[in-house]
Amino acid sequence: MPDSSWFTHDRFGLFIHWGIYALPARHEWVKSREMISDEEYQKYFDHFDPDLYDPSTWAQLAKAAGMKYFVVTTKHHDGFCLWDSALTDYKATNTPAGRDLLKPMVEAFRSEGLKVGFYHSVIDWHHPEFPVDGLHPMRENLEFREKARNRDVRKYAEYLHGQTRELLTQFGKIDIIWFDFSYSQRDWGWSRGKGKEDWQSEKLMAMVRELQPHILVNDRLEVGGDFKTPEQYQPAGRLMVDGKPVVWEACQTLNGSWGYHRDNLDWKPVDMLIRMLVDTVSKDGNMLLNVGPNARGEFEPRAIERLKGIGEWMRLHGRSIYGCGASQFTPPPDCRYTQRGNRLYLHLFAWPFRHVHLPDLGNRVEYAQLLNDASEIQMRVVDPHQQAQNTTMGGLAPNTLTLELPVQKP
Ligand code: FUL
Repeated sequence: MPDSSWFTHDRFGLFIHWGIYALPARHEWVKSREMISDEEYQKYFDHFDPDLYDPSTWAQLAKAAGMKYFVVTTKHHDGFCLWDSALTDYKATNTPAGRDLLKPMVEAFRSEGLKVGFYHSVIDWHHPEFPVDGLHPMRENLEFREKARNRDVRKYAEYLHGQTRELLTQFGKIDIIWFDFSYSQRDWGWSRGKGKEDWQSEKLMAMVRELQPHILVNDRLEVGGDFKTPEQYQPAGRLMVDGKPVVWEACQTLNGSWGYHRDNLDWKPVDMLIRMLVDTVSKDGNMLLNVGPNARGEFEPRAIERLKGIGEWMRLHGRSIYGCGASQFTPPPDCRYTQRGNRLYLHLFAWPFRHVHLPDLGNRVEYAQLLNDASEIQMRVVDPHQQAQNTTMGGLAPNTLTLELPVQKP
């Protein structure tokens, strides 16, 4: 098993979904959702010209947000490749962009000190040997389906393995590979795929392990992996498999779409995103937060504003995130604990005007302070005898620690 200690320490990463679907700007699944043929979709390839692309700006924004690694879509389900793959013509090099867009991104993030992750889609709606299943853009075109009957998925698997080999041999040390997705239930229509048999997941996994033994692999090949990937939801607690806690990473969008989505107004506010991060770490997980850059190669203002807001919070409170995980103690309602060694961080999701009572912590806490300004928080433990006689203290369990918070939320 590769060492995942850097990953569970770092806790916070940037997901980037970037491809020619940024041009239609209405979700990265647009080709399948709107059942667009290759011929119609070609206009996005022909007009992909990210003239403002400057990955060092992206890397700086991620770093300032407190993110420690990034994962980018080398190829999404539409099959378009960001790098100069020798195995296809369907790549950035042949668009008006005219160059490999992945290499400079990897270099820019590395030079800001972030670790590098590659998302790679197992699904490929462009490849001539990829099965036309119930999610394929051409699923309702009977003529197309008829012609596609003799597709040889083994040839597609060869392509998938070959491209993975390129990604893991041409870009130096890669820290994460994030496959998406092989589940056989991906096809709930009329032609259920065979999932891992089709992609030869075991062989693929063995090759990945051989090429980059330290790399962390996600769980979407159906053959295990190093971490679980709950998508767009916060698990109820620590994720367990067979009664044992496992490494996990929640991937989350800013607005419900992974690819750039111009008209989506469903943006999560900064405070919600911070709560999601805290909630994740309090359950021993990582959060991979997504930005979908636009087709000129920029993060849009709504995304930048959110990254900056998170960054301001992280500057002051990052200590309660990095190296932290779940606590053995149970927090009061509307609160979360994150813990690193004997440091316990209390996160208040609502301001309690002005006492907060912490069960089980009486006499266990040496000193308490706010993180943002290091000011002392006064505290007291109520004597259970006194408590019994004093009705104003009623309802507190023995061994409760009471903190005196500032009147106003800092
Ligand atoms: C899903 C994909 O289908 C989405 O488009 C996105 O990439 C998400 C992270 O994984 O399964």
